[in-house]
Amino acid sequence: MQSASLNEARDKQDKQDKQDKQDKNRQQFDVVVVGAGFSGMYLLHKLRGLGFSVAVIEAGDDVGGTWYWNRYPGARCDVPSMEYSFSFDDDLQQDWDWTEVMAGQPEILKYANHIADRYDLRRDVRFNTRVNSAHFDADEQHWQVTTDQGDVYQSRFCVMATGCLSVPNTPTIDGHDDFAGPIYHTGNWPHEGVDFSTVRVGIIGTGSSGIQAIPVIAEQAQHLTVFQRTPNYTMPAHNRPLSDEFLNKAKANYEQIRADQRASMTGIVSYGFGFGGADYFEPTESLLETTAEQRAALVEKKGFGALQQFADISLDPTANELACEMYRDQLARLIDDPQTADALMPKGYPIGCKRPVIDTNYYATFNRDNVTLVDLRRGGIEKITATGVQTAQGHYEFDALVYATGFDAMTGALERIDIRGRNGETLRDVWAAGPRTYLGLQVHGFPNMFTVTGPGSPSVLSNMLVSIEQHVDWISDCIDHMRAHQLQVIEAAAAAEEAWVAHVNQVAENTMFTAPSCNSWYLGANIPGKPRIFMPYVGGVGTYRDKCDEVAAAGYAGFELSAAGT
Ligand code: NA7
Repeated sequence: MQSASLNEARDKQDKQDKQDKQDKNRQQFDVVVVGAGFSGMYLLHKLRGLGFSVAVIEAGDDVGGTWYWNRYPGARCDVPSMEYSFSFDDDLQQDWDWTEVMAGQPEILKYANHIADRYDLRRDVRFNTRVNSAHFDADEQHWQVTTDQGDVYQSRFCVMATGCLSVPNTPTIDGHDDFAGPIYHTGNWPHEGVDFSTVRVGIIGTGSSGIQAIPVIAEQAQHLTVFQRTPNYTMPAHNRPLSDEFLNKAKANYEQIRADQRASMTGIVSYGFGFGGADYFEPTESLLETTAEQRAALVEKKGFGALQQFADISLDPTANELACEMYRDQLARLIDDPQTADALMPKGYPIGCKRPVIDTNYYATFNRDNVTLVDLRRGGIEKITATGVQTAQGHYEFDALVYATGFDAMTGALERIDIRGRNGETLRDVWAAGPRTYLGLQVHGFPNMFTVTGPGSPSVLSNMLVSIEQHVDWISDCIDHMRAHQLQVIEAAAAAEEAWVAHVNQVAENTMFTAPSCNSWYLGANIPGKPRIFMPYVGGVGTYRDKCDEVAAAGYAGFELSAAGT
């Protein structure tokens, strides 16, 4: 009895200590932002400029988000660097000089650091801190955010700037813990880098990350074994340094380029890369109108570049299949060993249904003596052993293992936080059958919480920097509008959310993205048990921006707004 009451007293004391610590660490802000990638940084800058108090919470020890974590060899952006950059400050875009057509990870991270320095952002970022929970207190009408450092933040608004590709996916494979050597994931690469020069490497995965890393690792390692489950369509990046002349011309035209990006389908206009000297890259021709001889001649002359000029590849399944055949014809020319060539050939799903990949020397890598391709369609992985991977085709030995197996995309980071809305329901439960949002900006039942580039917005189908700017501007304007009108709570109405979800699904229907043969992370198909839902909005960046602007101009139509004390 005595020890029971002692325990009770101790528990009570522990609870009190915890409460005291939380009270001591409780901090109040207008807005809490989760994540200090490009979204979180611009939010901080913008909201601070409007006079709001803002705290940003970031798991890493510095800014950069996806570009902070993805430091694998060969990591590079697939959007032209002049366009994958912020436009909100003309001095910034005039001062910054990109060195390559498509920037590598180190240069993008340098840019992120420049943003943090230039706008003195770090002083409001709590680094090395992970958000555990975010609960909406319906009585107080504020968010309470707790972290793994024991802090408690209270804020009127909570903005999830948690990124779309920020939770690495490591598949559950038997024997993972038995492997005797080091294990790496492309999405969480050691900051000090990895020297593979004296070892044999095995890599699982041939998506963008694998395709970028494989040529670089192959050059360094003693031997590289590539485990490929699905061959991908990948186009040569033709990356090269940017000339001063190009930089100056693009900078002189920046105002127009930015306006055109915002009105475009993807937020990318590929300035300077148009056909016949045109400013913008705009495919206009029809592949369906070509003859077999013409297609063969085009491949002969232009290689993979033969596919670029045709607009109907992304619209018409027959044109798409013709393009796939041209693609395979070109691939066969590049690979010395016919069996390897056959293994590398994507078949049975359309070009463009998965995120397009661009590469540097990917196919040439498979002609190297120190590279082995294991086509898992001929016999899958059975287990990982102490010395390698056992497949149904045999055992492959190596000293270091790299997972290039992607991410729990778009919803992963949000569902890992214990987010609870007005009635205590968790976001995880509300999204059990797939994400539901109004405009990709808010979720019904979760007032005053916004998501940047969330599911239901163009997001990962677009140039992320363009979409981030649009969302941050919209969210900041909304919060500013609420302050100006003494409003405290904004929440997506159930009916508006319902209609938007239906619209998002409807525009994705009958596109190559949702073809039954397509298994992409856009659909959640890479994560066992994840509902198969096409998550981003395929209607285009320009159309989507207009819709968001219309909603705001109509007094935030589809949102319910209420004043203090109501
Ligand atoms: P992706 O594109 O999701 O690619 C992951 C790769 O890993 C892909 O080839 C997968 O094959 C493969 N994978 C995943 N699980 C397994 C298992 N269990 N066994 C074998 N192979 C597996 O991720 P990335 O990091 O490359 O790129 C993500 C995005 O980052 C990219 O689209 C750009 O937007 C930037 P699968 O195709 O599923 O058969």
